Amino acid sequence: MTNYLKQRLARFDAALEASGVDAVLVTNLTNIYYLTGFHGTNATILISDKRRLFVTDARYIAMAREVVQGFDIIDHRDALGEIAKAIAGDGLETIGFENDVTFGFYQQLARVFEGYQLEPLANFVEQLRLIKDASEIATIKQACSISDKAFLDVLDFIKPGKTTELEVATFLDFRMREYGASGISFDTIAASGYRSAMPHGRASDKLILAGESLTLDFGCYYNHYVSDMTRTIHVGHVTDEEREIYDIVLRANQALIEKARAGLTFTDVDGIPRKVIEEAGYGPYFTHGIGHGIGLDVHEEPFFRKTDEVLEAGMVITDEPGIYLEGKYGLRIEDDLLITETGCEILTHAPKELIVI
Ligand SMILES: [Mn+2]
Repeated sequence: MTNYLKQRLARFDAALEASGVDAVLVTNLTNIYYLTGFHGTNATILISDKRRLFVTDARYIAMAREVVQGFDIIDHRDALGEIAKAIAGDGLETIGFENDVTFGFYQQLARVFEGYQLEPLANFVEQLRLIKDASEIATIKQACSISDKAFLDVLDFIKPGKTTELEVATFLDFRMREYGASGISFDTIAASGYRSAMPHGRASDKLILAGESLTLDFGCYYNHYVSDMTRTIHVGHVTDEEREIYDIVLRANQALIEKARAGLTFTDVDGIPRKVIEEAGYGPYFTHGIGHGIGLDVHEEPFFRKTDEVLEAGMVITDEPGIYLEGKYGLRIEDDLLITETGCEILTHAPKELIVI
């Protein structure tokens, strides 16, 4: 087992000890990958202080035997039934389960683990995933560098009046794969002109015209980890107002980069860039939060909802202020930041100065 996996399981055990439940059932496949390195589409694990059980079916058993270490591996389609059998004599009373399961799955749990007290757990493994280790950080950097290169290439691909948003999105997707991505981390956003006022305008068959802005929000998977980046460019020419608004959003993005470091409160993470936009008079047009964590998922903890928590070294977050003028246009600039003790490291390096193609 790699040291990274050992450390994750040790942290899991400590969290289990502190949680008050006797065992935790993990069914979220991303969390299972994090804890075991297994990435099939069917697996269930249970960890108590006595056992680590890993159940998958015949399709994945060879992969499991190759990858999963430190668990008893069980080959069966009825994961819950097999786990119930295995723990029957262990004297467990409470079993924690992840609270994002479906209601149908919960009903099944209640039936199979009748006699146990079932405790829903929020973010049990996600909490462990907050702080990235060196291998995760190196992988996220690779994902970001793939996006950076694809962005530079797309600038030459766009021909005003000839290229559609969908063509641009497809180019980015394909180019990221050519650079080594295993896929895209979410549907690429390519929104031009009036459509850029929609923060998450999906690429359409609209032609990109001279005089318009174009917001590109895209990212990829590299070895299971994601990148998530936004750049807004202008096509043909740019007005004074557009230049001014671009400068405001860029200053907001940079304000967080200058201040972000371990110990900064979640309130300030959102507040510092928001203040720049508010002071410029565009407060009501910055209609979403400043960002989110990234890692194995493109949207993961922290979401900066809790006001009493602080950034910690090893978190990777996005910094994505925007201004959206409905019916007119909008723009956003997004970087991925690694939080350190003394500041932050920018992981996305594509140029941010105003680009007119
Ligand atoms: Mn994002």
